[in-house]
Amino acid sequence: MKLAATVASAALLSAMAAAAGDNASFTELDQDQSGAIDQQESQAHEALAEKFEMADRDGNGELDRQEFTYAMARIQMEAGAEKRS
Ligand SMILES: [Ca+2]
Ligand SMILES: [Ca+2]
Repeated sequence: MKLAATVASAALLSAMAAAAGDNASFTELDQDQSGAIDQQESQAHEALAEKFEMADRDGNGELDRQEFTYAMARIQMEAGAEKRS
């Protein structure tokens, strides 16, 4: 039963990611492997590039993993909200 629940939630997560049209990962976008996504690297992901300044919460000009995760959650939430309206 536990295994079935794990598989179901993994499927749900990938369905959500697919619904948002977003399979980009932090490591894919961090082209120079610096451990952060700068504004130029963010251009590879249109929705992220649009939100770059909002996403860069500490204002250091790049997105660390935490900022990236937060930004992607925001993007997916907004994508879901648009579909419902
Ligand atoms: Ca980088
Ligand atoms: Ca930052």
